[in-house]
Amino acid sequence: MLSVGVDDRVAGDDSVYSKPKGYQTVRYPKAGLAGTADAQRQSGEHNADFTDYTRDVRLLNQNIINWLGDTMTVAGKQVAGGKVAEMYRRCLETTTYTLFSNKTSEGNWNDDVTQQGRGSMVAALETPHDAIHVAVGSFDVPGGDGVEGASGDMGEPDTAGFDPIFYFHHCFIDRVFWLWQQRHGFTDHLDIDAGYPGTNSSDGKPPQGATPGIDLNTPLDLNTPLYPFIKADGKPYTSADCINIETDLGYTYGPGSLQDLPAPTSHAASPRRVIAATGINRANIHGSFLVSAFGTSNGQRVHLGTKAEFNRWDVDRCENCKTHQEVKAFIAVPAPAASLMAAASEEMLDEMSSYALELRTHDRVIHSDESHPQRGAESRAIQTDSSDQPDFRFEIREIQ
Ligand SMILES: [Cu+2]
Repeated sequence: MLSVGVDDRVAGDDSVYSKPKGYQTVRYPKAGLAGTADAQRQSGEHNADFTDYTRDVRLLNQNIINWLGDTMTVAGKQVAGGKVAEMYRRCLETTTYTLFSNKTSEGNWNDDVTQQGRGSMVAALETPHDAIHVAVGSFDVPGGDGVEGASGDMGEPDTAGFDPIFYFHHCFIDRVFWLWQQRHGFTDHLDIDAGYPGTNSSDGKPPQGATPGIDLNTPLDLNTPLYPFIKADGKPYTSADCINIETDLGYTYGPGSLQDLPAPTSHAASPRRVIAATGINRANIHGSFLVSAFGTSNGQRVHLGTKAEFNRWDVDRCENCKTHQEVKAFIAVPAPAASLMAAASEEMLDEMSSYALELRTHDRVIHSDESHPQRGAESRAIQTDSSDQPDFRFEIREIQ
């Protein structure tokens, strides 16, 4: 509970994240926006349906299970879940620090692999990190029967740190980072592929990617100051100061999940077919959002996968965030997806008559496209239906 009010004073925005004194942390399925009279009214109306604490906790837990799992049960049928547990396993397979460390590098790599039709897709640690933020805060898995319109603190970068669970989540992210370092022999040094997209002070996703106190378009390395964290000698911390958590920082982690995975394989299993969404401009989207792919065959719509973007409310007014705002999403069509469709076979999936992409913010579906791109079809731009909504490209790509 906040002992003082928090005033959202980001220049030019509409104070949507202001919180009154006495505000209590809000998680899915509830709504927490309270910065304007309108937001207060909407949150109040939404929360009137969620007054039973035990039921709310059950809904939250089920939502996180749905996000973590490969499948979830909707009306007695199995459909694709959020696959976040698999994303954690996959990011541990990623072999370079650059690709492991951030979604800009990940997106660039996966774009190349899927355009060339060969190689293995990678996952950055930031990908499951983002998904858990929105799972705790604000979104149910698309295609399920969850709660629409939640806006909990963890789901938005501006307020996530208000929720104590933020620190448990980030400890887990830190632990997975350490597991990755041990697995790949990087406990005492890290290599940055200089010049690769994602390694520049302007490249990262806002707000944390654009590095505080560092000029735009500055290459980042292990000696880049990590403002505002200052050491006892008055100098700023750098990444080089805290690579080895045991010897540099004096702590470690006990046994837990993900540590006994099989050794990394040289060729991680890659999907054959990928739905590629590129050119999504985050500056036109307020707050976190989801990019989801669906397939339709014989009139049945099946959720194939979702990428969560943990996004600022007001990106276009974030001075540091004005470059590299393109979001790319590559959603594999799961090989066993046929089993996710009642009465479907592998052949039917192969002949799936259409794919659709959907972008969802916390209060609306900003685009839903029921188009029919054929495999190998040219990339095509999707015109969205309003000037403040992002146009983007959507295509089906095949990997040999
Ligand atoms: Cu976080």
